[in-house]
Amino acid sequence: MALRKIMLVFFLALAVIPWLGQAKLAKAHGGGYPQLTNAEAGPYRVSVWTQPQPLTTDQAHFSVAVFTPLAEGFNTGLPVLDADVELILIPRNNGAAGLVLPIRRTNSVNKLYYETDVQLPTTGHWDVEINVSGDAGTGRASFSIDVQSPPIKNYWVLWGSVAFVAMVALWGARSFHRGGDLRRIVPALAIVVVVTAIGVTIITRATTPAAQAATRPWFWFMAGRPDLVVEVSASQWQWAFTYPDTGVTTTELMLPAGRNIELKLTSTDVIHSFGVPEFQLSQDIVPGSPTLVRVTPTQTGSYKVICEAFCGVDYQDMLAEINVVSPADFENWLSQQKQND
Ligand SMILES: [Cu+2]
Repeated sequence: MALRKIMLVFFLALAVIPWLGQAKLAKAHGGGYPQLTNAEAGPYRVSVWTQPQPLTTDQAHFSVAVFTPLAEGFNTGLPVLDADVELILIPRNNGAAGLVLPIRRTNSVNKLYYETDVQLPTTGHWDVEINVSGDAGTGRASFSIDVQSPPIKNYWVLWGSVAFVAMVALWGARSFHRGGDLRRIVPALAIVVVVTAIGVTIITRATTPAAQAATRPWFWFMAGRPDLVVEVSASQWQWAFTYPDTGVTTTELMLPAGRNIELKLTSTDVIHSFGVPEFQLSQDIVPGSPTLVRVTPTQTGSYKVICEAFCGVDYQDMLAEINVVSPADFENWLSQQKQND
């Protein structure tokens, strides 16, 4: 009987986990599928990204970047951060109502974007207009989107969990009618649900340094103890790499081949994204929220770090060299760097 109660509590806890995971996934920000890149909008230039791809009736996120036309001495325009931006959505199929939404920069995680989430009521083609007005005047850019029904896989975990909880509740109610002791079941259930919810919340939303430190042993438990830790610091518009064991800081990332390497990614200002196409690695870096990633480079050679987030005017120049060398060469290089300091 005790075993059945424990099983009940365990499965109920399992049902809570995907639900919390779902809540985390819903929080989109910046970037996504490019709809417009440097498109003319009167006196402005706009770039627009949407997320996810394809857009669905339950999830549509719009990110708009507004620039001035090409600025002297820069490869792009300068960000326009004080404009009024309006999103107008017109469905092509008959009968459905259009939407007009102001987009604010304060909605944005990265403060350079104007962003909003939209609930689109119908599937099909929609025409999208972006109206920008500000000190330089008003401008308009447009494109079209194809909206689909949400894929069923987004829901099965959720509905599966709901069905499971319902089943467990029915089973619990039946065993209570047969004389199960509710005074023992309910506190046990409550404790497990609360502990699970707290644990999952910490693991999935570790955003403060203290929470990051608390989840680090868990991360190491899952990924193994690293052979080498490198601190990667992103700032507008450069990368810095620190080897904490020696205090060496460089502008190129030197890595030993075949080693389990932990990269601790931090940002000093806005959101950046650590991208190494050859490593199939792309990780957003949110200020104040260090993020750990693991790499084990297997091939020696030269690669490039790029910033995959629009993090300001020079984001495309935010590059760094990666050199993967043999462990012996790496040790030599590191001691050389230490002597140079
Ligand atoms: Cu960046």
